[in-house]
Amino acid sequence: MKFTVPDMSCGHCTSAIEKAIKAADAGADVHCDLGTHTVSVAGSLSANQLGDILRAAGYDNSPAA
Ligand SMILES: [Cu+2]
Repeated sequence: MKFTVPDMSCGHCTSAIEKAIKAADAGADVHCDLGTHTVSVAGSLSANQLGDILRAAGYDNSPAA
């Protein structure tokens, strides 16, 4: 699953995002791309759950194609 996260702009953001997702799904595979402001996640969480987790961490987001 892929999300566009416009406010993700540095290493602090990516580690906060990875930490937040892994707190909910320890086995999740998370890949943050600062260049395209996208987060790719493979794991057991639904797109809705992931969107909520990102928002709770302070990052507005939308599903990316
Ligand atoms: Cu940052």
